[in-house]
Order: sequence, then structure tokens, then C-alpha cells
Amino acid sequence: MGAALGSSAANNIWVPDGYKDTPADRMAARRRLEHSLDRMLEKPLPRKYMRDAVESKLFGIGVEACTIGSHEFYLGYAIRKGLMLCLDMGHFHPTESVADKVSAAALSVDELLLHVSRPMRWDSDHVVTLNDDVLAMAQELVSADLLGRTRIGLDFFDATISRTAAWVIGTRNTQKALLQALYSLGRCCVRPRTGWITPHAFWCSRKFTTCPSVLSGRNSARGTNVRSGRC
Ligand SMILES: [Mn+2]
Repeated sequence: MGAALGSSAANNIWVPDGYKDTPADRMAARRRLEHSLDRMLEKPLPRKYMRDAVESKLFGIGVEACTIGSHEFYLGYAIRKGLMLCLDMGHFHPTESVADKVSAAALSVDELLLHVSRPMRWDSDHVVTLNDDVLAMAQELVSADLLGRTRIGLDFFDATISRTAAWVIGTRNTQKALLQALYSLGRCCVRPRTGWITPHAFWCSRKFTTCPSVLSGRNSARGTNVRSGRC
């Protein structure tokens, strides 16, 4: 797939493995998972075509007492093996900020994979809304300058609504969060004529453009040259 697309595909591994009640031996189960992953990832594939990622979970139905592939398990495994770490926004305790984790993890792994979803009680994967969690994540990716090494994956399982609607609504809300973050932190520009908004990093190497401060009225000049750093 990566070769056909000309860019590396992400292969994300998540294993729903755990115990409904308190297990006698957590270590043995975690060693089995580690051994299985080692076997699966034994043969390295070209990084330019594929990157492997591992994804943790907090708990779920049937695994209320112990999830073998916890955050600590996979954070350590990803660092040791040089894998991408996948952070699913629905796989943490509801009071944890997943946005807070990206800068911490990014110091030890070279790439992050995000599963942008919306948790509800024990389940994640609800269609993304433009809520505080998604906005905070977008702000963090922009302010910590992590967009270049973060892959943003969307995944919604809600089969009670139209699949097309789910896809469009979730994608649009994620885009809006990113746009708000880029815009509010002054990292995007409005392309002349078309009105398209593009990240600074992409567009600033090109021609004259109009920076957000112009649109918000803080600067009355039109056609600010972003090369000059006036944005
Ligand atoms: Mn996930």
C-alpha cells in the first residue's frame, strides 16, 4: 500500500486482551503479549513504505479489571522498538488530558499516531464533535510544532447513524479544530483570491499572503509578506 501510494502507510496494532476480574498473574500475560508482538514485528519492513504503531487501552467491556496492553506497556514497547505510539483519545480515563500526553511522548518516539475519537463511558469511537478535548489536542499539536510528525487518524464506529454522515461530521469537526488552532496561534494564512486557508509552513515559502492578523483587523495592510516575518 505504501509503495503504491508513494508514502508510508501506518499499520496500527491494538489487542483487546485483558481480564474481567482480578488476575493472579499480570506479568505472565504481559510477557505473552510482548513475545507475540516481537514475533509479529520480527521482520522489519522499509520505513518509507510502512510504519508500525501500537495502541493502548484503559479498559472495556469484559476487561474491567486488567488490560494487558495498557498505556505504560505500549509506551515502553514503542520506545524500545522504535515504533510509532498511537494515542486513542477514547482510551484513557475521562479526567486525563490526552492532549497533555503528546508533547511528553514526542520526546521519546519519533512519530505519533492519533486516533481521534470521542469516548462515552467505557467505549470510544463515537463520531467526533468539536469538543474541548479535540480543540485542546489541535492546539497542542500546533503549539508544540508536532503536526509534521503526527498522523491524525479518524475512526468512528457508530453504526446507528449514516456512515456518510459520520464520516463527514467527524472529519469536518477535526478539520475545524485544527483550523482554529492554526488560526488562533497565527500559524496559518489565507490564500489570496481563493480564500483557502493553508498552514504557514506550507504557504510562507511561496508568495504574498494575508495573515490572520489582517483578517481580524489588527493590521490594516493587505497582502502581508510572510517572508518578512510580519505575520
Ligand atoms: Mn483506537
